[in-house]
Amino acid sequence: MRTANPVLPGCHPDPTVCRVGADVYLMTSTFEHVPGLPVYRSRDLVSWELVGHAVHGQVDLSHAVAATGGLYAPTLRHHDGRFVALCTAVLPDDVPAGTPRGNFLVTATDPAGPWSDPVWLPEAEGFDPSLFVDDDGRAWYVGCRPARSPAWPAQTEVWLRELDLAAGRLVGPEHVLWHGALEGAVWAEGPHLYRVGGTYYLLAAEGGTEEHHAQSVARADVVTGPYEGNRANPVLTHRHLGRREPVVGVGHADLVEMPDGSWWAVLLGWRAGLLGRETFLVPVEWEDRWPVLAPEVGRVTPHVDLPWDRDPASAAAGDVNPAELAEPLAAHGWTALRAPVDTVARVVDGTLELAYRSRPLRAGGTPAFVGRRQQHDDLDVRAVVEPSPGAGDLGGLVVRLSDTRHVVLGVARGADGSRRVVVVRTEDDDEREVASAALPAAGPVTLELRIRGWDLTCAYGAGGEVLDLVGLDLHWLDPRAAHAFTGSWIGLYATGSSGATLRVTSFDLRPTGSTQVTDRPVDTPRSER
Ligand code: 6LW
Repeated sequence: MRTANPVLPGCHPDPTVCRVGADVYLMTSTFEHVPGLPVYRSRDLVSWELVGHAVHGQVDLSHAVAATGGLYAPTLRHHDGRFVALCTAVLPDDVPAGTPRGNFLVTATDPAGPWSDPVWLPEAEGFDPSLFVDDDGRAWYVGCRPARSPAWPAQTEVWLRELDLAAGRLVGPEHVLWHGALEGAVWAEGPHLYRVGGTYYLLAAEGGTEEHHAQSVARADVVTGPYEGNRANPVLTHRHLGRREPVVGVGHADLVEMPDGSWWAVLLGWRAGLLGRETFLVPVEWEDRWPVLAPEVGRVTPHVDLPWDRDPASAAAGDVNPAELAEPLAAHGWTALRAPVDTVARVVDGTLELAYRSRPLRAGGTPAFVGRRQQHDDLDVRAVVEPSPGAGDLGGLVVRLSDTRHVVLGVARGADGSRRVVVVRTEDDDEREVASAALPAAGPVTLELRIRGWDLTCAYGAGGEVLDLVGLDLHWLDPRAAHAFTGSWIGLYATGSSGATLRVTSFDLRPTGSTQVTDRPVDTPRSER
């Protein structure tokens, strides 16, 4: 079977996989979006079905003020009949004292949930936590943190300590395993440990998650080290291919062995466009007791050939019915910001109800916003809304990258009761109305976003035909230019203080064609952060 890469399009960074019998489970980072840490299931590594989320509200993200904060790079493993997900809750420095933060784990016997309350690991400093359970049953926590005695700026260290899973705490001495393969390597991170044929393998990324990203591997005879780097390091990178390369920043890999004995790596990469970091797949073979990622080609390819047929039982990636306005919203791919989606919106008889909140999107926190990842460069989004009667309210569709970068196509009501359709563009401190048209004082309004790569057309209709309102260039929503860890979300948004409710009677999101998005901004990579 041949499949397109990425296998999980749209914002799906830091993928982690584990296999239980025939089923492979994959989880990715979600930052400020809740529910967080989606669990996808597949039998063929191609068709990924959303089965649940590990974080639904039991981790308080209300303080994760910054967009791109929140839930970072998880690891998903299965041990002793339980799924264990480890993650870092990245909160700003000024959260109230005592707010749980940092590294935690949650567990579930069924990946669809329920997932446990978090077990916080206060002694686990740093980020990108991973779990390795050895054949003798001993569990090891591996993570990374700024180097204690850095030999160069942005040097991190991968460290290991035994994890008492029953007690939920780290025990025994710690061991520093790795600083990256290259002299001067920044951000050795995303570590995962494996035992294959009696040897311990450490996979870790380095170079930062943007265009200098790279994947390296080291091995040891004893889990605590010393780890010897592969002379072939980095074993996978596109850092040397330049900006015209269609997929940049590849790294942050995790390995899975399939029932037929074949090995695969999932990893993140960036394509040009709005979607952010996505999950790609490469084959892995073993030579001289080292893993070779993407043998022969040495790169992430636009297609991958797999030695089996598609599993008919699983849903296709990106095929989740995007038009679904149904409960539970989370199970249909909808998320809210920093709070459970069912505290923000609900669906009654096929109509989504979103109570206007005075908090605007740009203020962070939890505005009246529900959305879903943008998974296609080209798509048409059409919603029929019955807007609020309240003066000063604005509600409708939004394309959101972050708190401070988004564009709203909505219905606004003035103090005199008149209605207008407006387009409001927000780029950092610059928020302005870029188009508007008068609407009849009552009745449903159709709102339409047509996205073609970097181009957006906003259109509307009020009873009659749908009319184009304005076209916009979306380069300012480029996740890489904005140094966002997330990608674009398409959502519904309602702001205002009337206390009314935006009713969305239909929402239809349809991928169309395929624009080849190629141009990229020329900017300073985040790895210089
Ligand atoms: C993740 C880390 C990274 O924790 O991005 O730059 C972070 N590298 O591995 C968030 O995805």
